[in-house]
Amino acid sequence: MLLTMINQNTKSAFISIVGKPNVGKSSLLNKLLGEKVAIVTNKPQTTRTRITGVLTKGLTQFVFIDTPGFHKPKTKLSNSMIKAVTTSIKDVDAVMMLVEPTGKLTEAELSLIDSIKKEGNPSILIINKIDLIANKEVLIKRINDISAIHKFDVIIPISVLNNDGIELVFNELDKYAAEGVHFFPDDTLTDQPERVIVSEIIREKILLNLHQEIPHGTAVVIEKMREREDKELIDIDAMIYCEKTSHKGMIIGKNGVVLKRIASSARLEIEGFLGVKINLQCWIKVRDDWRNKEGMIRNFGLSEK
Ligand SMILES: Nc1nc2c(ncn2[C@@H]2O[C@H](COP(=O)(O)OP(=O)(O)OP(=O)(O)O)[C@@H](O)[C@H]2O)c(=O)[nH]1
Ligand SMILES: [Mg+2]
Repeated sequence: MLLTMINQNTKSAFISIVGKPNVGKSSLLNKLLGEKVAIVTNKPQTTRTRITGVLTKGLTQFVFIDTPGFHKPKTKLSNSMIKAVTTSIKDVDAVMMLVEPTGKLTEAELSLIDSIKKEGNPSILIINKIDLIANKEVLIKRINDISAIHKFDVIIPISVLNNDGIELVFNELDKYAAEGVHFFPDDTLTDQPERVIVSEIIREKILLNLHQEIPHGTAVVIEKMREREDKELIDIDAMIYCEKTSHKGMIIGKNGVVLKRIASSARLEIEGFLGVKINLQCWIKVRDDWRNKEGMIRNFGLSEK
């Protein structure tokens, strides 16, 4: 039996997921994996670094690379986010670009299409959020408009929300798998260390509980994560960095109510993820304009090598 396994040919496919902010890239990654490895919010620029998700289906291993939304950079952090996207369209077996079903393509999207064209890798256009359109003609127009700019190898309309079209995506991705060894152990889910996932869950709750500019200027660092010796419990200390003293006040909220809401929803999700009870303590520090300071960006693990 073991011998047969060894004789069988394994395949792998590296697929990057790119597109403007908020189109549903991380939602699609999570859907393809069947597990949440990337945080999802209704705010643009949620994802800040490249996130690898691995799915082994039979003999084929898919390695997905979720990327930050492609936008016009305004800070040094944005520069590094953009670099994460441009690197990810190179050396992959296929690029999946996500777009909204309606609206004008942004300058950033046009430049992304241009880079995909130049790189010459197989390209898949995914039109996500088709649950938002009532009229099919809108979709046909979208397909025609984008096809006039670049001949994607295939165009697949989907709705991650309604689980619509996901099988079509898998069928298509199968075509790009090349014979070769698996790069990760077959039970790998992501390259994200546990601590990073924990900090991202907290950042997701900050983004979901606050509005406007404040959440974009926050970073979360796990300073301690230690199992108790006498009981099944993990103590976690998280430091939330923000850019202004006034932002610190807003994150804490009146009588600490906002921070309490953030911490308790994060705790529930982290407990589900780690499968054990946790004691979560969140602290807040102000770091002026950290998104423009290389050193801080590097310290937070957000710089693109
Ligand atoms: N209506 C609808 N909403 C969706 C769909 N897929 C994702 N969303 C929502 O779109 C928003 C953005 O989703 P994300 O997955 O965070 O988008 P993203 O492209 O990763 O965003 P960035 O990381 O900021 O670039 C969230 O509120 C999702 O729930 C869909 O098929 N239909
Ligand atoms: Mg994302």
